Order: sequence, then structure tokens, then C-alpha cells
Amino acid sequence: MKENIDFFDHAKVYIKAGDGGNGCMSFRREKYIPFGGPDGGNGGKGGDVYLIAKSGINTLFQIASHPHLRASDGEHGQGSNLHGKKGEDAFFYVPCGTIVKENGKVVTDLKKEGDTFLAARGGRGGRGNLAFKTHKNTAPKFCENGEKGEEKVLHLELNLIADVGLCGFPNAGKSTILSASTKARPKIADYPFTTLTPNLGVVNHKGNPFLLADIPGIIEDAHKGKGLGHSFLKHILRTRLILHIIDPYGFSSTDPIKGVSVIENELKRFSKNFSRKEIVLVINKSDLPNSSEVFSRIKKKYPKRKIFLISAVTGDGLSKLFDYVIKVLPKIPVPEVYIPEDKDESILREESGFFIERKEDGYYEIIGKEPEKLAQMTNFSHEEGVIRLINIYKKIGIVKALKKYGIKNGDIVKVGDKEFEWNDEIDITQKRPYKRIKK
Ligand SMILES: Nc1nc2c(ncn2[C@@H]2O[C@H](COP(=O)(O)OP(=O)(O)OP(=O)(O)O)[C@@H](O)[C@H]2O)c(=O)[nH]1
Ligand SMILES: [Mg+2]
Repeated sequence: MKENIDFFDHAKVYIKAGDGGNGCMSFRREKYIPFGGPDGGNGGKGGDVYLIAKSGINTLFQIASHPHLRASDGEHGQGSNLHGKKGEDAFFYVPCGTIVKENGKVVTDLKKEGDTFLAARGGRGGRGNLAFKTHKNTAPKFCENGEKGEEKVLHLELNLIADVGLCGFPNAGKSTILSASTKARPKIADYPFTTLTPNLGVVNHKGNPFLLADIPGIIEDAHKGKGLGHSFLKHILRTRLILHIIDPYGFSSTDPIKGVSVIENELKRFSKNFSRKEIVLVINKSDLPNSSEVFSRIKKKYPKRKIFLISAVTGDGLSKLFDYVIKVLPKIPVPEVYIPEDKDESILREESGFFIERKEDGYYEIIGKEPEKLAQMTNFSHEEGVIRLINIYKKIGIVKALKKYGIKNGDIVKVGDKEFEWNDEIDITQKRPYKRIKK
């Protein structure tokens, strides 16, 4: 019997999609062909990184212990119009019920087998000079760099999605029930807090399978952090049905009848979702004396509730309990659970457009996703490439804005991780971009 010590219900992952390969600048050189045209091929696209929900995985342990998730880069283009090979996409598997957050915001909820999330997009391949050939410029002397693959930090949070959840005081026999009815082999012992992390198993009752979750026992004031606290309750929050397991001998000094409301109050304190769920009362250990008396007293106190008397050890009553479970399960929809987002206003970023920051005299920074991407894809050693960049900046209003801020020749412009010297001449060449370049 092995405790599931590898259970991780959260992970921080660093994702890097593949960079696009650089385009190539090349001209055909063949014997007896004096004016070979441009033939630089495009770079290949960088690989994407995907997260995929997979049943059978119940922990984020694997991903938490290897948190750098990468896809490969695209290859660079070559001469003779050879395009670079595409980088390979990378697929990482997570348990069903994994919520993905970026900057505190929920970006996806991978609920069921096969749910797929494109976590980071590979960069576009840079275009080779052949791609820029036009009738005005038949011999372009520039090419693009590949676009950088997206890079991000994501927080993964697991809220297991089982059909039925077991809850109750420690030592009530929850793990014994899981063990008696599924192939799962959780640790069972005659002391409280034997189970430290959730366990899952599939019950196949009369050909009707359902997923059963066993979580650590909770005690009074769990919401104040007593015992193991109540954070594990989130793993039965999305179940359709709860089986509240009751030890006829009570727990510690709490009598079993009083104990019913103690546990159910803890559930409600944790989430209102529990008030909307059916909770079946299951008195366990029917093989022990006193159990039927406790069963009758609980029945009297809760006349409208569904109540069962079972023994996880002898198997007595289990089949009747599961008959009920498989009868009601199909009628209960999987509850939609509100997933709170972490509030942090400071992380809201400007996603579109741009703005200019005048850092100090003669030093300007262009901030914005699109202009930064354009600069990153420009090969600054190709003058024609720089001209093309400025041309695009002009079209989207950046040049006008820089001038409004008083930019002059020789000032430095920073954009992303690139810096270049401002030259009004570059701007002037726009009307006839390629004729004016002095070699
Ligand atoms: N006699 C009897 N003992 C049982 C029965 N079910 C469980 N037990 C015993 O009760 C003790 C606790 O069982 P567990 O299954 O570990 O209880 P648990 O609810 O998972 O406990 P925690 O993990 O600590 O929350 C063990 O000694 C079991 O053998 C039963 O039906 N009859
Ligand atoms: Mg247990």
C-alpha cells in the first residue's frame, strides 16, 4: 500500500515556443548567368507548445518537476530558395481538471480527455530576400529574422474532476471504501490523517463506471487551518455527488450525530457549491456493534436524506449504495464551478498599439507588442531592411509620434532589445525608398 506522495495540485511552468528560423539573403550565382536573381529561402516556423488533458494522470507532479516546456526552433532558410524546416510542436500532458492561469487570469480549463490548449505559439519564419522581390525592387538586399517564439510563465492548478467524492472525519473508512471498490490502493490505518493527498479510482458497478475520489479527512475548524486544513476540498468540488462517510463511534470527542453537521458546515464554509450538491450519508463499519443504532438515530434526525449503512471491510451494503449512485449520477450534470481569478491590477499589459517614452535627452523607447516584434524580425545589418521597418513604423504612426516628441538626427531609439540611431535621411528616402541609398 503506497501513499500517493507524488500528488501535486499546482505547478508553475516556463513555456517557450520555438523561434522562427531566419530568412536568407542570397543571390543566384551560376556560371554564364551574369545577373542571378535573389534566391534566399524563408526560415521555418518555430514549434508550438500545447497542453493536453489526459485521463489516467492524477497529479501535476511530472510537469512540476520538469517545468521548462519548450518546442524546437525552425531552421534558417538557405540559398537556392531552400526553406528552413519547421520546428517540431511539443505536447505536454496534464490531468483532466487542470486550470491554466496567466498573470492571475484563467486562460483555460482543461476539463476532459483531449481538451487542448495552445500555450505558446511558435514564431513565424523570417522571409528570405526572394519573398521581397517586386517589380520595383527586383534584387532586395535584405531578409527578415525569424519571429521569436512566445515565452510565458503559466500557473497550473488542478481541481480533480471525479464523479463521486468521499468526505468525512479522519478514520471513518474513506480509503477503505476506495480500496474495496476500485483498483486504487491507498494507505489505510487505524489513526487519523492517514491519507495526506487525494486518491482516485474507477468503480465499475454492474457495467457502469464512475470515478471516485478519496481525500484527506477534515475536522472542525478546518477552515481555520486545523488538521490538514480544507484546501483538499477543492478536489471534490466538481464532483456530482458526495458520500459523507460516518464512523459510528464518532471522531475524537465528537459524537457521530453531531459530527454530521460539523462536517457539512465545513463544506459550506469552503464553498457554496457544496450546498447545491447532493450529499449522501453513509454510516460505515456496520460489522461493529452500535452501528445500526447510530444509523437509526441519524435517520430520525435527517428523515428526508438518503442514508446507507455499509461495511467497507465486509462489503455489506456497498452494492446497494452503488446501485443508488449509478441510478442518480446520469441525472446530475457536471457542476460549473466558478474559478476565482487572482486579482492583480498591476499586471494588466498594453496588448495592442504603442506608446513612446522619452527616457532622457536623445533617448526614446517605443513600447508595444507589434512594433517590438517588427524590430526583432529586422536584420539591422541590412540597410534596406531597416528602411522597410521605418516605412512600416511610418504607416502605423510611430514616426509621427517620435517627431512630435522632438526626435532629431543622432538620437537613439530603443525598441524591444534593439537600439538604433535615428536618421532623418532614412525617413526622407521613404518616397523613393531604394534609389537613395548610398553604397
Ligand atoms: N471494523 C471496520 N473497520 C473499518 C471499516 N472500514 C474501515 N475500517 C478501519 O478504520 C480505520 C481507518 O480506515 P481508513 O480507510 O484509513 O480511514 P480514512 O477515512 O481514509 O482515514 P483518513 O485517511 O485518516 O481520513 C482502519 O483501521 C480501517 O481498517 C469497516 O467497515 N469496519
Ligand atoms: Mg484515508
